[in-house]
Amino acid sequence: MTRSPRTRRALLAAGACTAVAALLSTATATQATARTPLAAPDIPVSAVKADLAQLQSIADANGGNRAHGKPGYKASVDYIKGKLDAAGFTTELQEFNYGGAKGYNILADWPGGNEDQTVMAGAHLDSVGRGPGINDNGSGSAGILEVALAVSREGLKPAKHLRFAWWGAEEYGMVGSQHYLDTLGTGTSKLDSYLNFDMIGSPNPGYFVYDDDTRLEKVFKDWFATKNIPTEIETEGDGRSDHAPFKDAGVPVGGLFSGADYIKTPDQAQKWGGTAGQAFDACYHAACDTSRNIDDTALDNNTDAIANALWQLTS
Ligand code: DTR
Ligand code: CA
Ligand code: ZN
Ligand code: ZN
Repeated sequence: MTRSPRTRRALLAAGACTAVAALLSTATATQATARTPLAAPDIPVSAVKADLAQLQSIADANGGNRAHGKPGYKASVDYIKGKLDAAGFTTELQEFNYGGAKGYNILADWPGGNEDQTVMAGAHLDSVGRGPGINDNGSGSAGILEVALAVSREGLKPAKHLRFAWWGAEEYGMVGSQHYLDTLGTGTSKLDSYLNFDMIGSPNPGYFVYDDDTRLEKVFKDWFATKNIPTEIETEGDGRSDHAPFKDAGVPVGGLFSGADYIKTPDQAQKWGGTAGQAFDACYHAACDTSRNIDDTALDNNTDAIANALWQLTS
C-alpha cells in the first residue's frame, strides 16, 4: 500500500517521538539510579556469627589468642583474606614490624569506582594476648567481612571506589593503621572517608555513633532512626582506635561502637535497660571475650547499618 508523502512524514515524526520518549525515560531512570542509591541488602547475622566461630576456633588452636606476633593472628589473616580472594576482591597483605614481631594489614579493594574518591571501612583484627578478642574486635572484623561479601554477591557498581581494611597491632597503639597511612603518604587526599568498626557486638549494648564528621554521623543516625533504635554520640573512644590516625591525617572519619567500659549515666541505663555502673562488656580485654561474649541483636543491627552506610556513601 503506497502512502502519501504527508502521511509518510507524519508516521516518521511519530516514530521519532516514540524513540526520543524511550531514550528520555531510560536516561531519567539512569539518573534516578545514580542519584538514589540502591538499598543495601540485609546482612545475615548467622554468617557474621559463623565467622566469629572460626576466629574462636583459630584462637583455641593457637594458645587462646589472636594477638599481634602470635600464630593466631596470622591464622586470622589467612581466614579473612581467603574469603576476600574467593569473592573477587583485589587483596594486598601489607607487612610491618613492631616489637620484634611481624605484623600484617589486609587491604581489599572492590574493582571499580572513582579512586580519587575512595571510601574505606576498617576494623582491627588483632586481639589482646589475654584472650580470643571475639567482641574486641572479631565483631568489627567479621561485620565488615560479611558486608564486603555482600558487595560481591550483589555485584555492587559504586560511583566511588570502595576499600576494606583489617588492621594489625591496634592493641599496641593503632600500629597497623598508622603504618598504612605512613606508606600512603599524599595518597590520603584520595580518601573520601574512613569508617571504623571496633566492638560492635557488646553484651548490654549501647548504640554509639562517632560524631567526628557530621555527614558520616548522619548516615548512621538516620538509619538507626528508621529502626527506632536510640543512639548516642561516641566519645570514649576518641584517640583509642584506628580512626585516630586517619583523623590526624585529615581524613573524615565515622564509625560505630557498642560499648566497652561502663554505663556511665542513669540516662544511658534507662535508654539501654542497664544500671549505672554496669559494664557494657565485662569481658573487655579479658579471657572471657569469647564467642559467647556477643549480643546477636547488636551485631545484626550494626552490621546492617554498615551495609547501608557503604551503599549510600559510595553511590
Ligand atoms: N576497642 C578498644 C578501644 C576502645 C575503647 N573504647 C572505645 C570506643 C570506641 C572505639 C574504640 C574503643 C581497643 O581496641 O582496645
Ligand atoms: Ca542483618
Ligand atoms: Zn582492645
Ligand atoms: Zn578494639
